[in-house]
Amino acid sequence: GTNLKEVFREKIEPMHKQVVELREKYGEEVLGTCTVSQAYGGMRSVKCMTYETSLLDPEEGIRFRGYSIPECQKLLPKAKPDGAEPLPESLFWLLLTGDVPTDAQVAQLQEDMRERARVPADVLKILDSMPHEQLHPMSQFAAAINLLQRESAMAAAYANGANKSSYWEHCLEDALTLIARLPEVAARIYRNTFHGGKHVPPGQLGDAHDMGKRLARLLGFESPEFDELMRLYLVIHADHEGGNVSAHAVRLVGSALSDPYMAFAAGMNGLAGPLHGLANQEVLRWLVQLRQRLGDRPMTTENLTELCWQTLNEGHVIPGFGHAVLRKTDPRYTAQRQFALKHLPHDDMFQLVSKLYEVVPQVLEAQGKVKNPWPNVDQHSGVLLQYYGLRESQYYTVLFGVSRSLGTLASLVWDRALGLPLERPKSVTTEWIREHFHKQ
Ligand code: FCX
Repeated sequence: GTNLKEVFREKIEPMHKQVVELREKYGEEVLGTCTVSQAYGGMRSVKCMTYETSLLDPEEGIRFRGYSIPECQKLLPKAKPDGAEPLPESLFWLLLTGDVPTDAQVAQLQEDMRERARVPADVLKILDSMPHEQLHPMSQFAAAINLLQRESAMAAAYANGANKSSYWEHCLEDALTLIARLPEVAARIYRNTFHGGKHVPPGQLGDAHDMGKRLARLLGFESPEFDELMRLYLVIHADHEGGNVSAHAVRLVGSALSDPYMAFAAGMNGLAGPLHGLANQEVLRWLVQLRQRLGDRPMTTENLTELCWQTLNEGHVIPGFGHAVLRKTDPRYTAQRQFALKHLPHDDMFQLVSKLYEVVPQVLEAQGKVKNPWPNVDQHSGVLLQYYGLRESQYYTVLFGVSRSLGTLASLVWDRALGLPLERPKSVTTEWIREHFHKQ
């Protein structure tokens, strides 16, 4: 079939059965342990949750439902007639169902999303009246998601006493509506904050637009290359397994049966942290500062090494490098590098990013603290955006957020389909640790 909801419905029972069987067979096996250091250390590497839509290998990077980014670029449907990057809707289909969709399936999903896409006029009005100068675009974005919440099918169904077995249907309904509306929300914030509130009327877009192109055009960009960049961007930032701050926040808040709007807004507040999604904004700021500090001097290894040390000695991290789980170059970085090599090989800022790829890992190795000296997704994204004229780096994390809806909401639908319970891990005090281990 080509109806996502019906295709998904068929997936639930076999998956549920599998989980029941696995729990019967291995329910008492130890999945992971947690040392005192791990409890103090951000629970790094503690295996204590399941998450179906993607899995991160420390060496190889992310796989969406088992497919690497290059495999997704090859297998997922593209824009007609000559798109080279996967359609974001096709990734959502893959994440939710586990199947690579057909062109017909993606076409129907796009049609469904187009019908849901218009943001209610009064919500736009509130967005327009926000203090754009003072309110960070991510604060506007999270607020907008909470404003859309009043239409939550999940919240309404719960209030009307819906049966638990139907929660997933309402969550999927909310996920589709929210994802469909995020491009207009995100663009509204961009045009309000940086273009004096001059908007591109969505009515003028025609109806042949996929999520990437729709976002590009609403932001005010016209080039087909930028459409492709948006498709790539929305695909690669979508999901990064379950323990990262944004995905875990969505899961955690959703586990209280807060509806998908509430849960996703929580995730976006987490994405807005500089160690997580805000790193893309920090990277561009840092690159611009680096260029200023370099002045007339040439972009040599020696000069850049000196400036990287300056950043470290000022007590800052080098944004866009390192990762809590990854131990090699992030394939999301590589995908963007390939895009740059294809479309903007001679851009100055790309040249700088390329050169830093040689320099920074050596500096971080020499400093001897980081577990991973290699670049992550955020190191590259800003340079591509600024090349096409999207230079307002405070806005970049909003784009990351639009993309993250695809993975975290697909996963949230599964949480409800599998009936996962309220999350409630146990904490202890330092006093408890001292007493407990002293007695042993
Ligand atoms: N520059 C300088 N120091 C760094 C560093 C970097 N890029 N990355 C890690 N370190 C430091 C840590 O700050 C820590 O120092 P401390 O012992 O004095 O506290 C030490 O190295 C060990 O950290 P490590 O175990 O390697 O890394 P964590 O798992 O604690 O943290 C992040 C991972 C991503 C938070 C860290 O590498 C970082 O701050 N990077 C820069 C910010 C960034 O790019 N974030 C985006 C990550 C990601 F892609 C995303 O979520 O979007």
